[in-house]
Amino acid sequence: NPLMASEKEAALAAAPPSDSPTIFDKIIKKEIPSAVVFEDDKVLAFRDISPQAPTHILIIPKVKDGLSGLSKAEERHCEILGRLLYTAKLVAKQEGLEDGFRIVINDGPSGCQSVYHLHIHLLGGRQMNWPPG
Ligand code: D5M
Repeated sequence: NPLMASEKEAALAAAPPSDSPTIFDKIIKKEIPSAVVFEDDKVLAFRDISPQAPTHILIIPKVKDGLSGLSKAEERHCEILGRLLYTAKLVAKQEGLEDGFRIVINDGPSGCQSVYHLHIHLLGGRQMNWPPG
């Protein structure tokens, strides 16, 4: 929503129903452009539009199946959850992140989630800090 002043304001708004479409559906259907770095029949990985590190990639399931966020995961999602995590490893290698990387899943308003279609953030190319913000 362009009326939202920031990612954080968007994240603090109430979570939408788990089957609501998001901008990631348009990215999957190639209705809006994205910088795809990996794709197969089940997952898509593309560069985050607002990178927080030299490498910042989002890894998403092509079929949402109710997975608006990790907190909505059910037993039936175990296979795709594993596939997403394994894809993060493949993309980290493809991006040359030999020294390490970080993966993040934001969930819900307190987790600062802004797009309600499950996604893994893959961040790398700089020294990460702990604790995260
Ligand atoms: O992360 C949602 C992320 O999605 C956030 O880092 C920006 C990114 N984003 C939003 N729109 C786009 C488009 N069109 N292309 C690429 N990346 C995008 P969250 O964990 O929900 O805060």
